[in-house]
Amino acid sequence: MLIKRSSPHAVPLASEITPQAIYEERRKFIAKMALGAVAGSALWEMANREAFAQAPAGAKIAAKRNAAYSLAETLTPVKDATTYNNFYEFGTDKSDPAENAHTLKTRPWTVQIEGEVKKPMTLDLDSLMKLAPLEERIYRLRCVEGWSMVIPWVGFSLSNLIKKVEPTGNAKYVEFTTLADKAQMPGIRSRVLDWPYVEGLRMDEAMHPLALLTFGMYGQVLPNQNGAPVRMVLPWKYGFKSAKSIVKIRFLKEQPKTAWNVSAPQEYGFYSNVNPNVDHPRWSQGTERRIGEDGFFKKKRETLMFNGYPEVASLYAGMDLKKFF
Ligand SMILES: Nc1nc2c(c(=O)[nH]1)N[C@H]1C(S)=C(S)[C@@H](COP(=O)(O)O)O[C@H]1N2
Ligand SMILES: [Mo]
Repeated sequence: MLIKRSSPHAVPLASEITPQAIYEERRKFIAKMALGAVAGSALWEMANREAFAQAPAGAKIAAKRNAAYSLAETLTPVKDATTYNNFYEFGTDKSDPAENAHTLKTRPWTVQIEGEVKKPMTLDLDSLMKLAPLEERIYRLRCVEGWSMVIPWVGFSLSNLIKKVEPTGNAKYVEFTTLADKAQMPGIRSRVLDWPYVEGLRMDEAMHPLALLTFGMYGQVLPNQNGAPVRMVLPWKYGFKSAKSIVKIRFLKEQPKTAWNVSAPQEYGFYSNVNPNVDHPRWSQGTERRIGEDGFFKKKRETLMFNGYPEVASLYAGMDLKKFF
């Protein structure tokens, strides 16, 4: 029997909500400069050199920057991006994944692709990574809890994989299932979510070029706590849609049941597009705190519609986004 419980997503601290305008001069300068720059320009590279240099001690992964899909914002320091994580399979504290995810075995790894496709297949990691050229894309990821990061991800559009397996006319949705192994993941013992962690997209969302099948970040393979060896990154949706450590991708006629929606349907809808006009029942979604920026007293940033990716708006034309939140 499913026991009703309130959603475990953290309520922002009162101190995080303090609208105190204490700007730190250096950050202001960097932000201003980044606005006028192009990701990849000499100035931008200089400002972000430190972040790239501090990449985690993983294997390097070669990828060409896709400037058309890259924000020109200051990168989140690697230390923050790899120590402040949500990955409940390794615990619910932000520091748990970095502490516990070393037990995750990321090779050998296979991803099973099945359901409404003409060519179901099981791919090992190397074959999967060879489906298309790897690109580096600088995306903002906005957590439903009211914080965001800007990260140089490495991967390719999920559409490359979808075309390869040839969906049938019945394929209307894509479901992502992630690893749920008690032996490797201490958080699975807790009933905080119904395991395995499952997420899903409508077919046209999954085909959107922004939807990134991701293998690395900061020029390295993904650290375990960030969803190694393969995850999704969906920059226009709340972070929880970006499933980590994927083992199965299934094409379906019907909308899949997703972990957060099952856990608290009134709080987490199927679409979960970033939308500053639709508040979470327990907090506003109008602003966000950029992780790695100094302190809780810094003025929060405005959250942008679709997280600042207006090119996805046409996917939702005619839909009531308050109803389909
Ligand atoms: N399997 C799995 N994937 C997951 C989660 C999780 O708990 N388990 N958390 C999600 C949430 S809430 C967020 S905000 C992002 C965080 O990704 P990051 O740690 O790389 O920033 O991962 C998402 N993917
Ligand atoms: Mo999140």
